[in-house]
Amino acid sequence: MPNEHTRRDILRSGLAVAGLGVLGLPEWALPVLAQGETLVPFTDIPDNVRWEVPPDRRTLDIRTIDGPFTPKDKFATTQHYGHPDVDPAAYRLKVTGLVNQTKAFSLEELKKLGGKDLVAGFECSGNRGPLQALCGNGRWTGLPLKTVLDAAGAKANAKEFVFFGADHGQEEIEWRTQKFTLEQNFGRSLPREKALSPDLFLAYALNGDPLTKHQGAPLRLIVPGYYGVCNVKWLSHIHLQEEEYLGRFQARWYRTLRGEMIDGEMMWKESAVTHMNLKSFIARVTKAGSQYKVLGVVLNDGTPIKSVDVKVDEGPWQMATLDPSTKDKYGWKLFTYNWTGVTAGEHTLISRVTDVNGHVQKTAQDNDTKKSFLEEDSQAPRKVRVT
Ligand SMILES: Nc1nc2c(c(=O)[nH]1)N[C@H]1C(S)=C(S)[C@@H](COP(=O)(O)O)O[C@H]1N2
Ligand SMILES: [Mo]
Repeated sequence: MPNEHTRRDILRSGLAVAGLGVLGLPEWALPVLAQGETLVPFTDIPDNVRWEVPPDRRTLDIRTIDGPFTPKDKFATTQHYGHPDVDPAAYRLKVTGLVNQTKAFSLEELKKLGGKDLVAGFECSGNRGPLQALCGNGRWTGLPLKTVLDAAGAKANAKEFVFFGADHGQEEIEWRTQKFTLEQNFGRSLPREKALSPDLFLAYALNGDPLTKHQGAPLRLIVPGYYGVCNVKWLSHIHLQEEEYLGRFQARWYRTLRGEMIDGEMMWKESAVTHMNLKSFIARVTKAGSQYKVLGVVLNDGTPIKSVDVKVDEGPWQMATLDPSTKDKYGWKLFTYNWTGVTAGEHTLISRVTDVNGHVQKTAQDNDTKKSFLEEDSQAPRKVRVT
């Protein structure tokens, strides 16, 4: 039954493959390139990649992934209004609007309510091949969002929860034939049910260290399983309201436009960027002696993963192995595949992931009618040269 791999099979074969490296450390704890290991070069990486655009943009070279967690100085980072300066001593998280009691929490107060951990990985909704460089996975420390919302007490008519960062800029807002230039804070919103769900998180630390400026210090929202844009950095204000929030980064900038055939008719749909779609990509190929190993990443909304397969050129799909150290619900998953029968020359490698509900990662063809580039989730080919 080649297509019937159970999660237990995958974990068992994963453990067998991972084995134990030198000094009894699991292989996954070893640095990116183990001794004698070399990178097989990708031929699809453009020559002029700018991995960092100082002062505030940094991308992750996925060939350097060396374990389940992305170190703070490698975690990709991107934002729209630069990095605001937030004085942690003067900082307050305000909760206003349709609440029983307006609140303003200091960082100390939030830390007293905190101390909980959440493993969550995410990608920017603009992340796409071949670089796939706007992603990361972290162990966040903080408190459930629900703790502060319950302290303020959401009124029954609070249907829309709006999250503002301390960062702001001049926005040109078009309305019919008019244009207004107004100062706006970065804002995103969630419907009541989502905002009050127990998984949502306020983080003040990443991988055991306080958040850096890049990551939204002193406090950011983490919506596990959602695209990066939902994780509001420098979170300073939560406003509860009845009507829908239609700010630029909620209603206009982060939209996906795609066509869907409905009852024989093409219908064009614009949808908000919310939960991450089921996706895998190949991060690197390494060679040690005559052994070739492919490493890749899976991201999704937290639905458990059933299997990952890798295909080389026109060969059959072959089962990859999920890394047992990446099994947190909302963390990214790493997978490996032992590539055998390798010949010299150019090869195309592609991966696809299947979740426990039987959903298979989309093909490029499935995304034919997707017009905008956000939410690029299709099976993505990578090209390597073997010498
Ligand atoms: N306050 C604020 N939060 C923000 C943004 C922003 O511009 N301002 N950008 C969002 C986007 S588009 C992404 S992809 C993630 C990036 O988070 P990171 O820099 O930790 O990777 O932050 C999100 N949160
Ligand atoms: Mo993003």
